[in-house]
Amino acid sequence: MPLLKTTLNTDLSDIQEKVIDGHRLNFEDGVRLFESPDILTIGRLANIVRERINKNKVYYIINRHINYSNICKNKCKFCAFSREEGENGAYQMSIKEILEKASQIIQEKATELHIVGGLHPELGLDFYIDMISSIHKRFPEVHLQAFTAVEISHFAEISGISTYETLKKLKDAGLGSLPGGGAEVFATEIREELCPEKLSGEEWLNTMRIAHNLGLKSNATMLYGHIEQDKDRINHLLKLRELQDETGGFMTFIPLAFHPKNTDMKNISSTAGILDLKMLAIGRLMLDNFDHIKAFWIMLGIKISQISLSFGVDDIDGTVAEEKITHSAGAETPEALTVNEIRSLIEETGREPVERDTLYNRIN
Ligand code: V47
Ligand code: SF4
Repeated sequence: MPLLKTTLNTDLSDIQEKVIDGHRLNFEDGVRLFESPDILTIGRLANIVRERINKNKVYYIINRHINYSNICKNKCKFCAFSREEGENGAYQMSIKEILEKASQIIQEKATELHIVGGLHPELGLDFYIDMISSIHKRFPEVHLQAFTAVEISHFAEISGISTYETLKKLKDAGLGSLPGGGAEVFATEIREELCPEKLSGEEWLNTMRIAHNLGLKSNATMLYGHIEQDKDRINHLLKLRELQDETGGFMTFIPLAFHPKNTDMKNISSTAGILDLKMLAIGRLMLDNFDHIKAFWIMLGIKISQISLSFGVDDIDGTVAEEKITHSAGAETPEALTVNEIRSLIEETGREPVERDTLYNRIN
């Protein structure tokens, strides 16, 4: 089918043919998509893939975030959330406080707790096992999606045991799956500039490999809109695609839009809507072995998230309740949405809202 000509057309007809025939896109295709100003063609192609996999459905979940501590030994330049121990604004929730926060899921009818925090310089794995097992014992039916690969690797290091043992112990205590944070951008020179203390891209991927082999599913993210280039974004997506071919353990890809306020990179502008939409659509096109692409409305705003449902996205996260990481960095979105608000923002786009659990089973 020939492309209809408009002023912004660049020739993407060969990529269109590949997408329609279900062929894999390569590195050059990905970079050309980023370079093209033809957002409508990119979006339409991503929409073809999205509807092929997920039809007209948009998934959402009733969940609650618990950011249990902002005390962190790292100083990632893009982070406005972390504090040193004893610094003004530093906090660490006790298990009792975490259980109190968790108990709000009862009235909210939430099916998932999303639990992440900073890298505490002293607390060992026992504290985190206690956290997970206490919540799991009290709320056995709630799925605990907790600890990024960065936290897992830190717990292993501080406790002097392997990543495998760390994950095994947490799984035995009730951990259900891993969120996708901490991936940032895998390119070594960018990590050295933004987060030199953090585990490497290869270590992030290997932690996920070990989790997947243990039967723990996970998400995957990429932080974009800072100093990375198109080639870095595509290389990141290709590494995720490669690991997914090997393990099949990723559930969803979530591009995270950089929020500069209160960070050491506050001179960088917030991401433009065009980049947000491209990131989601190109993520959908490159990651042909991922079932889901999520627009995290907290970071993208409700308007872009709504439009993204025609640009490759089939998942809009959830009620969220009490997200601190992006709000520390200037997010102007609310800290939570009600189920009715989520359903109507989906319905306004002509799509069908579907409540899901963490593992994408439909909840009636
Ligand atoms: O790891 C930190 C990122 C992540 C900023 O798995 C920032 O479903 C933007 O991983 N601007 C934590 N991003 C959040 C996260 C996440 C969020 C929603 C859903 C899921 C999921 C995972 O946030 C961090 C880091 O990559 N981050 N600072 C910032 N200023
Ligand atoms: Fe710590 Fe995570 Fe913030 Fe980096 S992004 S400083 S690891 S809390």
